[in-house]
Amino acid sequence: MPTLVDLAGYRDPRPDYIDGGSTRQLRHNDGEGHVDRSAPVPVFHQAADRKPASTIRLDDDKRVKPGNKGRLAITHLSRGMAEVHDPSRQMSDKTAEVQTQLTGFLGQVDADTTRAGARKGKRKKTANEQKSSKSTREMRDALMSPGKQPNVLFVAIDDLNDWIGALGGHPQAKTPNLDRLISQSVLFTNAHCAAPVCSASRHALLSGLRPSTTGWYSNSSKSLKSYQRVLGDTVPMPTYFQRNGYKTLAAGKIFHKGTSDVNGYPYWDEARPKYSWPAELAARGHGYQGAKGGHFHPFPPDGGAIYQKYQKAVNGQSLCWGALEAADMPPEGMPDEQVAAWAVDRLKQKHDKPFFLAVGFVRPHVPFTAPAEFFDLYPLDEITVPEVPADEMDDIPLWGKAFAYGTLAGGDHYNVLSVGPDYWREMVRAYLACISFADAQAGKVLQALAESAYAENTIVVFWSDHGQHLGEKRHWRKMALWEESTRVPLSVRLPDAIRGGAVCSRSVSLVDIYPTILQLCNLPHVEGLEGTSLLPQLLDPQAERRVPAITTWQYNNHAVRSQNFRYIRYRDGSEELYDHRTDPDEHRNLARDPKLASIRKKLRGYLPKINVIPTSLKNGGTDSYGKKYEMLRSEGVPAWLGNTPQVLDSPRP
Ligand SMILES: [Ca+2]
Ligand SMILES: [Ca+2]
Repeated sequence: MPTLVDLAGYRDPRPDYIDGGSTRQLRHNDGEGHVDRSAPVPVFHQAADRKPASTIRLDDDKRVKPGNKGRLAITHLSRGMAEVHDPSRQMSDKTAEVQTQLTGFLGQVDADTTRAGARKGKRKKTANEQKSSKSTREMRDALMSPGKQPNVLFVAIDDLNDWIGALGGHPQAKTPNLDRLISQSVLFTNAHCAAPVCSASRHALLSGLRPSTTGWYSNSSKSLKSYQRVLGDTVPMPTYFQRNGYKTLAAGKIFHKGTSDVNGYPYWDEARPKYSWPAELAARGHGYQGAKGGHFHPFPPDGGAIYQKYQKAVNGQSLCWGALEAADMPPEGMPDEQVAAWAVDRLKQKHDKPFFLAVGFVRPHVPFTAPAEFFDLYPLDEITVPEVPADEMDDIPLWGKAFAYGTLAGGDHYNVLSVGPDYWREMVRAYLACISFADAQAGKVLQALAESAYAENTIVVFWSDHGQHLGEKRHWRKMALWEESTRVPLSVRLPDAIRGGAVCSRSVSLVDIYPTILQLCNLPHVEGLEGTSLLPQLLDPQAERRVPAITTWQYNNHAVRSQNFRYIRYRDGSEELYDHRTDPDEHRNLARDPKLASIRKKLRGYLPKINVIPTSLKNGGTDSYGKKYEMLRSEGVPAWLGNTPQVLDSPRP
């Protein structure tokens, strides 16, 4: 355009808001001369491995920036168009000058990467989005002191669903400390995990990448090599903070196994070592977790009623509960109490850099064991148990039933019901007791923050890795695509509790935390993150969001949660659709309702385009849920899971 405008004789062919320059001079000088523009030309291109890369062309020099590895690759095109020679290692004066010039320009480009459409799935931005991306810094500075880098307190509570006072998921839940925190925070009432299981959810949150993009669908361990290969140029959130001037500290369950799932990966400046169990308590795994004593310990002294009934048949599983006395717990206190004490201690210390302190509590993860005093908060005969309509499962496709079946032989819900008539109620009570226990531990850390030198300049992000079923959909724990599995508490407390008490009901994802927190902390943009910043919603909770939250459970099973709907599509093409305006408990599957066909089509459009195939499914293999699906298909569905639905012979398009 500037060339044409110039040729047409306009006096100012290149106003400031135009990025291009006129080539008229080149024509007049037979190819010699230069194009009139003030900055080098950025050329964004998409590499085949999904990583966007920016290339800059400057006269006879070209600088390619394939990612965040820090090394410049500069090619002097005049020395050979094949771009084989890379003189940056010798760094002549000329190259150094070019490097300075380009690094400065790339810094500016990085900040604008989103606007420039470098991310995968490039599309035209709406006017609103253009407005919001242009004013990211303004939005950030409207919320927090300009230029200041806040500390971050990252509080994770494992397996916590919406059974907290502020979310109202269970009318009897007692969580005074979390409720107080939330009253000082922006609360996201429609927040969802990227995967409904510990490890996959946490890796998605901390890498900023979806499970369908990385292939991390379950709790499998990762070797350093494969971890780095999948991450590519993306740096996990704690490491990114560390590399950008923060002191990173962690205690408890941040990743699945604790402060790290990948031995040797540099996440933390300081991490609390794993607790070593006294042999006598460790041996009380009762076949659940071996005799080493993992961080889900301690188990009930007698294994609980489900173990008493089934003995080794429930090996490896843990649908048990226990109100613990002092002798049942480590002398230093429950692991979560030790984690809280460690974090409190760190908040009392002087830190010479801004800190990123991650504190992860493991309860209310199973086994539902906690000190007896927390059970005393909930008299058993007053406990409300979730209601499940008699025909609840009749409209659920076979894949959904395979998920609901669970992991115990005979099915999880079947086992819970057969332990005894009160066992369901006992488990609900025990989950509530464990929630109140975790709330008390979080409360210690929050109190220490309030009394510390960091009270005013610390962001508090509170989240859980996924939800929890307590018999809804005749399902237990997580590992499904319904609301109880995917919905999580998520709140962000800004310094000085600005926006405290605000509530955002837009559907958001835990993968949105990474880009959000970078912006709040004034850290440079990271390319390739798949979340969408929540900054607009922190500024204005009613601000619109275009993207729904996506949850993925195992290969190619997804839920798309918009503000009003949940759309589920399983691997075989079967579907569910729930209208949350009229059916918040997702009892009526409307996937076949012709009136909602356009909604279904629209939500289907958000399904991930990339679905990395896990090793187990290559060469005609199957996974544990594929086996359950085939079992239900060949042997029929047990009565407690409803009718046997028609199975699709081939996936729907
Ligand atoms: Ca979990
Ligand atoms: Ca139903």
